[in-house]
Amino acid sequence: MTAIIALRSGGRTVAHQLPELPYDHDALKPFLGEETLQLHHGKHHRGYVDGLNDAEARLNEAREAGDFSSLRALCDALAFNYSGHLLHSIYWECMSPDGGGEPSGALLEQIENDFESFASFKTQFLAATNSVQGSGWGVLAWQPLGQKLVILQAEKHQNLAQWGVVPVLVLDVWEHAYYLDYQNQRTDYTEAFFDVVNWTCVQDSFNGA
Ligand code: MN3
Repeated sequence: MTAIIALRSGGRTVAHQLPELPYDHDALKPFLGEETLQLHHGKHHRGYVDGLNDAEARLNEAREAGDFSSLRALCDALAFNYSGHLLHSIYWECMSPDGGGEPSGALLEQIENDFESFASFKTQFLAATNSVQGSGWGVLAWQPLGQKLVILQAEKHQNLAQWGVVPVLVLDVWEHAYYLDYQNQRTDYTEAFFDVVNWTCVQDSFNGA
């Protein structure tokens, strides 16, 4: 099951849940250490899930009371926490202890069609991700309008997003994702990410999009 489908189980009355990590906390060594994954998944990701549930509850209260005076802040909280929950859910699934190498099949064909080659895709993906201003993400996404793959930067979780695209591969470059293992060496972390990319899962997400 891909991360995006798993998220659909949360409905209006069902609280969003923190998804289980698809591997042990120490399974991605040496790319990321056990403490990084414990903090990142157990504290940071959980914070977005809790924040989303809280914001949805407050939105329901506002609707029932007919009082939308705090809607600006609520919309901000919903966008921030929903996007954080979604992107982290994809991020965990994008990695595997058995990952790395290169994609194949329809995904590779589309990458070669839209970026000329896997090598030039990787170069552009790393350039986009490494130059995110402050906290954010590098994202490979399917753009339905143009029927093509696009590479995006997201600041925080939600800024600079494109409406309607379906993210299929994401790389977290908030410092909490890598600081314990790489300190301020973001580029070492992003380069090593390609040693653990789970291309089978990315392929499934791409086929689903
Ligand atoms: Mn994060």
